[in-house]
Amino acid sequence: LVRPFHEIPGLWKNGAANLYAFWKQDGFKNLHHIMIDTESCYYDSVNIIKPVDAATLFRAEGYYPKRLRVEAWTSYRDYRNRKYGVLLKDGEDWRSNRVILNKEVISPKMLGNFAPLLDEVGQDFVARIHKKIERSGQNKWTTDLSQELFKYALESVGSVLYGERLGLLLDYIDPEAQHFIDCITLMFKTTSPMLYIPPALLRTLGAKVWRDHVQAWDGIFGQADRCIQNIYRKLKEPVQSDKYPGVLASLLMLDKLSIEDIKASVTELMAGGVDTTSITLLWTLYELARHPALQEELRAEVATARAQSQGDLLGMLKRIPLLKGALKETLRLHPVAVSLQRYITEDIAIQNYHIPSGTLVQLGLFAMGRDPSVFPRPEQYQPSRWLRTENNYFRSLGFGFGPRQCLGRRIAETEMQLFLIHMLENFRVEKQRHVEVRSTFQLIVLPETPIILTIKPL
Ligand code: HEM
Ligand code: 2DC
Repeated sequence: LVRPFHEIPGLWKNGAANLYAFWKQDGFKNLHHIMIDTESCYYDSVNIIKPVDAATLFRAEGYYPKRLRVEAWTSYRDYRNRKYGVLLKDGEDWRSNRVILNKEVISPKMLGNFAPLLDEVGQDFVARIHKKIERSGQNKWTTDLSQELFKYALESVGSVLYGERLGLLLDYIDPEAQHFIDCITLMFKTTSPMLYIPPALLRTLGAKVWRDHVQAWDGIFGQADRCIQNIYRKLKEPVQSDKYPGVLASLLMLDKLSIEDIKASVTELMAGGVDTTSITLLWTLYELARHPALQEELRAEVATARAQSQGDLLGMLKRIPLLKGALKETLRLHPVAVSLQRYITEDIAIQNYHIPSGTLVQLGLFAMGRDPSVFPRPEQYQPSRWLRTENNYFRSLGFGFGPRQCLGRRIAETEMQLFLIHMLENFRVEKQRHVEVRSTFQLIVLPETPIILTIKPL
């Protein structure tokens, strides 16, 4: 017997009272914790956390999967008269752009082009850390690595998008590139309050959060425009080599998307490629510092993979299952996205309740990752749990699922794998005191306090 929609338990029927209760819990920064405690949510949505329900949800996502619209991001583009990229498009416009972008950005065929570029960035990163250690005069470096990781991430995604280096790992860095990084952080931070207070209203009121948000996106688009113009100019020069020219040049030469569409999506890729991978790497280093035995196990896996692959980069990436498990484990405990969402396009039954087509259904990723009925001993960081692939059904969802999943997934995975390979081959990562670092929500899930690590050469 399937029970009707209006019988679903939760607080969702009373919007205003909810928002008040939410605010009292400091919900703007605690969304990920509140989602564990309550089964319902603060939008008109149904919340789920079980893998079987996730399977039902994604079966009903339709041909044009649509997630919750981040009003702040679309408002900025409307305000400045800029096109939406693949992140914000919907319907056929999304689909036709995404199909073309898939071939250039997420197709496994591109890994052969991306991996050597990303490997070079990884090598430069460890060289930079070695230098920092030398300069410290103590044969170690104790620091909050987040700024270094932002640079690594931007350098990585930049080299893939533009086929050339931005130079963020050099001693002197372009202040504009640093500004870009700061703008992304500000952009995410100013987005979260606007999930609950309509940006149109804040704009009319001239609120600071809206003005900061506009300034942040202006900085992001300004820098991306400069990078794009630079490549566009070079493409007009006759000299061409057979070297892989990067995603942007490939898209321009392919000539299947309008230049405005290309610009919009390349800007989103550049902006989406910084905080996501860097924070995930920071959490991973934090976990490795807390688990020294595991760190040695991973180092051994990498050494064997390096020896067996004999210089074949892609071959090496196929021989590091535990390291890949570590990245999945990091995204389980510290997902970038608190939730995945879809507007379902057909009626479904979840937990025996009828849910009509058109409803927004949210899968609480943060909550699912910490649910003991889904992951036994969820508090333990155990990369080996991912090696038994038979019980991974709808559990590894950090990058989303299906045709609307993360477009940057292959870049992110390769970039993070190569980073960890080079770090493990060069350094031991340690932690001073044993303090549990909590998460905070600034649109993406971030460490609440700085993570201080000590890096020592092997
Ligand atoms: C979308 C996670 C890195 C670009 C998404 C989504 C998630 C996600 C959960 C929504 C997927 C869905 O609704 O099913 C992550 C994580 C990352 C990461 C965990 C790294 C650890 C990146 C990088 C880029 C990127 C490096 C750019 C190079 C995008 C874009 C979308 C997206 C453009 C929108 C795709 C669309 O709507 O068609 N990401 N991401 N992400 N991500 Fe990522
Ligand atoms: C935030 O309730 C919480 O990958 C909201 O690289 C629902 C929601 C909707 C869309 C999600 C967002 C959350 C978190 C950040 C995500 C975003 C879709 C893409 C974006 C997951 C869960 C992200 C970080 C992209 C960002 C690219 C952008 C900077 C151009």
